[in-house]
Formats: sequence, structure tokens, C-alpha cells
Amino acid sequence: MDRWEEIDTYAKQWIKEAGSRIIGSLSSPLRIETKSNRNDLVTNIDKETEQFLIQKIRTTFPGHRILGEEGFGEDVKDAGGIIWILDPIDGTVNFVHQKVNFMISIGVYENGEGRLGYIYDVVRQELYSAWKGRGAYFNGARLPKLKENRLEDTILALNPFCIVENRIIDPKKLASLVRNVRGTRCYGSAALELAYVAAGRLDAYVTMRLSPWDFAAGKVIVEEVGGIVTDIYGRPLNILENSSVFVSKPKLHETILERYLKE
Ligand code: 2AM
Ligand code: CA
Ligand code: CA
Ligand code: CA
Repeated sequence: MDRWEEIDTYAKQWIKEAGSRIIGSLSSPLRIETKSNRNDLVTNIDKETEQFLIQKIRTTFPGHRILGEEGFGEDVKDAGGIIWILDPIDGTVNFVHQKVNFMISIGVYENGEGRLGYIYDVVRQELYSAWKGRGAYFNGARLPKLKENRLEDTILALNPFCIVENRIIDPKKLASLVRNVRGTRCYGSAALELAYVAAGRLDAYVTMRLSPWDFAAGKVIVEEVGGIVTDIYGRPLNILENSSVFVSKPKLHETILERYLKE
């Protein structure tokens, strides 16, 4: 096995193992804390899952660096070398309130370039994965390239804060986009929304502020099926910076960007 095959094999094994541990914990009471505000939650399971993954990575790949949402990794300031970017539970509010629609997200980057991506829907046991240059997969089956569709046939995922007064997007433009598509959805997990674009369940996704661990894996997976991942101004994402995110197929991306997002 070469190095990347080894990383790929372990990553798939660990993400599923982490998922089984979460399922096993569902009947025990959660310890819930707040972070930046009363709706920004973290639980003991977010922390334990991140620690579980980090322990596996550190033992098996001691030379790799790790950036994790809950802070058990390192304070990564530059993109050099191999970096694992972890979100142990993406959609913690869903995890706490609904026990569904939360994902484990793992991106593996080398010198700032996405190489591998994994998003695991723990409850549905759906694994979305990709290897840059070798395609994206859904539970091991190759995902086809994305097909273009018309704006009026679009299923758009968005964070509803986009259409109320905010400091990032003109809500009037987004409101008119919402009126002109077939339907809108909000799942409350950025990783799920990115995975759904890759799988063709959604045609586009717009959100105002994500962190690297929210989009690291999804970016690799969406790009492997020919999707475009940028910020809401059409600029490339920096893997170590917070950013707005806009994801779609190439033509639809251009249409939405030109008509509804650009200043
Ligand atoms: P999280 O569940 O891992 O925190 C919807 O809230 C989406 O936005 C989720 O993917 C969530 O990830 C992400 N998100 C990013 N920053 C957030 C914040 N400060 N509060 C709540 N969710 C946040
Ligand atoms: Ca969080
Ligand atoms: Ca997240
Ligand atoms: Ca999280």
C-alpha cells in the first residue's frame, strides 16, 4: 500500500468506528455546554469523538498535523505538510435536539491542497468520500459528475440568516433567489449540505460564515464531481480561514453568482 492508500484506508475505518461510538452513546445523557453564544453548543460526545480521532491519527501518522474544531489538535498557523482537518460532529444542534442530520467530517490536505475528504452520516450510515483525481464515492459507489440544471429547477440549501438583515449579504438579493428556485432547504449541517450537493440531492448551497473544519472535506468531495466551491463573491477558499461558502455546478454557479450574489 502506498502512503495515500494507507491514509484512505485508516480514515474510512476510523470515521465509521467514531460513528459507531456515537450511536452507542445515544442512550446516555449528554453534557451540553455553550461556546460563543447560547445557540453555539458543544457536548461531551463532540469532544470525545475529536479525541478518539486524534489519538488514532497521532499513533499511526506521528508526522501529520491536526486541526480540530474542539481544540484538541494543534494551533495550525500555516498549511505546510499533511494536515487532518476534523469536525467531530457537524450539526451539533441537530445532534442535541433531533439525533439525526449530523455528520463527522474529515479532510486531509497537503500543503494547502485537498487530497482526501470524508463525510459520514452517522445515523443513516452513509459515507461520502473522495480522493483528489480519483473520484468521489457514496458508500463505495462512484458518484457521477454533476449535471447542470436550470435556475428554476434548482433545489437550493441556504442558511436562513442570509435572508434576514445581516452584515454579509444583501437579503433582498437572496430573497429574490429564493423566489426564483424550485425549493429551498436548510439542514443545519454544512457538511451534510456539501455532501448532498456532491450526491445531486441539492443543486446549490449558500451560507455566510463557516470555519475550515465545516468545509474541508466537502470541498474535496464536491470538486471531484465537477462542482465549484468558492465564497459568495466567487473567490477561492483559503483552507485555514473562515469564509462564506457558495457551492454549485459550474454553469449554475456562474448564473447565481452573476445575478444574485455579486455586488
Ligand atoms: P457545528 O454544528 O459543527 O458547529 C449550521 O449551524 C452549520 O453551521 C453547522 O454546520 C455548524 O457546525 C456551522 N457553524 C459554524 N459556526 C457556527 C457557530 N458559531 N454556531 C453554530 N453553528 C456554526
Ligand atoms: Ca460547533
Ligand atoms: Ca461544523
Ligand atoms: Ca462541530
